[in-house]
Amino acid sequence: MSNSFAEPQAEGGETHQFAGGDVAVLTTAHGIPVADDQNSLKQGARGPILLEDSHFREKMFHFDHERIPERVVHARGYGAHGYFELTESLSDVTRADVLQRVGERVHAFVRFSTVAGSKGSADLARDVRGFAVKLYTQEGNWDIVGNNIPVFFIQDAIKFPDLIHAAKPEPDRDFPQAQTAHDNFWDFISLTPESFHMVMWTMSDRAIPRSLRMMEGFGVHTFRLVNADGKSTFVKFHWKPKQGLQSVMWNEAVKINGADPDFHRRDLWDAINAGDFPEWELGVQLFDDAFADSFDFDVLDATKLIPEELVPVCIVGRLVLDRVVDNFFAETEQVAFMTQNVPPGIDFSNDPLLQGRNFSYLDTQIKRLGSTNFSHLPINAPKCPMAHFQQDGHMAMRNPKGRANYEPNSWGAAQGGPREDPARGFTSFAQDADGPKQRVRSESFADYYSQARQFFTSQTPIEQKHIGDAIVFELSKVERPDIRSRTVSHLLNIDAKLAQTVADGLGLPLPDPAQAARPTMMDLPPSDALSILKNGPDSFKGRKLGILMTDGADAAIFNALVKAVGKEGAVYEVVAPKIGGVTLSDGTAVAAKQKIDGGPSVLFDAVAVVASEEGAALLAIDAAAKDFVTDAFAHCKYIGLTAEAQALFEKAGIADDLDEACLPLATAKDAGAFIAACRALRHWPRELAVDLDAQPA
Ligand code: HDE
Repeated sequence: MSNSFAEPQAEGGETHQFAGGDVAVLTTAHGIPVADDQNSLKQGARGPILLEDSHFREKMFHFDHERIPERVVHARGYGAHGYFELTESLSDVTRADVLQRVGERVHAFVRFSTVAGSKGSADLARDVRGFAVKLYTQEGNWDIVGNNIPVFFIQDAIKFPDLIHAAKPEPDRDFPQAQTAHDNFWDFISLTPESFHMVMWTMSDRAIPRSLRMMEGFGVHTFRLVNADGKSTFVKFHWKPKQGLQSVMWNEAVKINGADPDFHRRDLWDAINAGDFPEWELGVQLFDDAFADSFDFDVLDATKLIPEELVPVCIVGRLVLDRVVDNFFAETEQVAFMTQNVPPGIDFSNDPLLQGRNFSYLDTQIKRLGSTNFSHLPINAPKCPMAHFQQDGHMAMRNPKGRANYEPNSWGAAQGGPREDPARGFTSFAQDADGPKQRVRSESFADYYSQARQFFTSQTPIEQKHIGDAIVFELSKVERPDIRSRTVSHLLNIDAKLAQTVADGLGLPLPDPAQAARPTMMDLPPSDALSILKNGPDSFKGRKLGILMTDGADAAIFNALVKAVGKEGAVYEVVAPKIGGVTLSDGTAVAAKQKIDGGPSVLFDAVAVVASEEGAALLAIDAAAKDFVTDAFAHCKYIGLTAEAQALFEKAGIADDLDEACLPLATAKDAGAFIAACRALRHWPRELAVDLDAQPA
């Protein structure tokens, strides 16, 4: 039976009446067939609507209640289904069923998100990305509710409401939306020095990823793995993208947000539907108490990471996303992640941020989803056997069967319901705890700058430049000079050159360094794992070429480009003056995917201009076509161009500046070399030539 609903909301839920043939009869929510859905019931053709019109009332009532509160953070998100497969058994360190048998798969659902923006905000905001994974294991749901940045702004959950208030739109004016470039955010940050390590990450290109498929994920906190003997091993979780790391440039991000605010979700949707399934490796950093005791920082402090050089990341599994959702609301919006969802064999550390989260996530789901029965929703329901005595409440869809709804009872196996199982059930690691009851921050959390400095020194020069540019950009939107200055006073404790660059960029005298809580800061060795550019791909696979074309474009060159792109595992879109497309030199018609002003070059990883002489002359008078090439050039992209296209570059004013990353497409043979060159993704030396701030004083 065909069904007009994407997925039944619950067992025993909607059923639909069908007319003869394939078309379902429209019904009310109670199944009554509807004869007329165009007109409300009136007393006379021009008379008032009648209260008796129950179809109208039901339809409007339901519509009026469609919205649920958006998430207080991570409101804008996008999810997909897939699977997790174990590639290395962890049976020696954990009894978690999902980490025992190599080759076994469990269903996975992942929701990526931005943090600060509302549900309708644009995808390319400078922000942390949520990376929340739900694994439907045989021992219940395991939620790894992580981010694409391995550290957090604050050390204690009690500061979370303040952090988020400061980052969100300012309360009196309700702007700016989805950005941290405003006074309140930097006021809070500059008064909260523990945040500076994460600030370095959010001011780096990590906060403007090219694709959700091309970013890492981190569990952030130290967790525990516990084996069958009750032995605990500390663990940090990492997701490493097979697609390689990649980000966009800030100027590009700003323009993408206008051209396609759905850039990230569209990219994920398109890739999965095209069969190019994004994949991540699950990595674990395992360490014991001896390491924790000898480490320069506290493993319970979520503002610190453990460099991969100190504790290697061992790859133990793979996560593949191979199915988009059937319905956004039912799945992506209603999915409820909770840090406290861990199966037996996985446990928490005393990280005060994690401990606070374990309270918050249950609480927030009740507010958002409206009922204690949110676990009955298909996306949240475990896919393993489940039995308990919880019952009733709003929207209860699955009450326990049998006579007994309490325990202990003497109704026997058939009617008496489930029983606890000390052998298989979840047991907490028996950690000793003592000490006075007090509100206190451990001394061991006090070094706020050393790892921030390590992050900065681990970056390539171009990445360091981007960090400086980003801080200057953000602080230039801050109105109060004292907040700008206080921020720079912290940067002085991180890197003197960075502080000077930012002060110069703001036109600000260099302040005194901020007083550090622990003045003994360390010069830690750089870690290559912290740089995006050192962890990029060596292929153009999964990337997108934009081909700007006109009528009369060389058919052989176009066909060769299409072939080379396909061979690389990349995709392309034709951009043309009219959406109807172009007629190539051999008379073939090619449909366009984008009209020029709807398909600016920021939507592509590299561009080619394949135009006839007359076509190029026309493009040369079109502002959007000129922007197409000047932006591609300014964003350091690889550009392929036919000789005839030169006229456009001349009119755009960049013909004399074209460099070795602007490759000729003289014959079909050049297409392969051009696509091979695109593997480098960007030609960074060009950036210094197109940025006023990079010019010598
Ligand atoms: Fe969250 N966070 N968070 N968070 N978080 C939420 O839960 C919270 C933190 C993260 O796609 C909320 O269901 C507190 C760190 C992700 O549905 C809420 C603290 C990390 C998502 C909440 C943190 C995260 C959330 C809002 C400080 C990375 C989106 C809606 C102690 C390790 C999950 C919801 C999704 C969502 C609270 C800090 C990641 C309010 C109190 C650190 C990926 O419960």
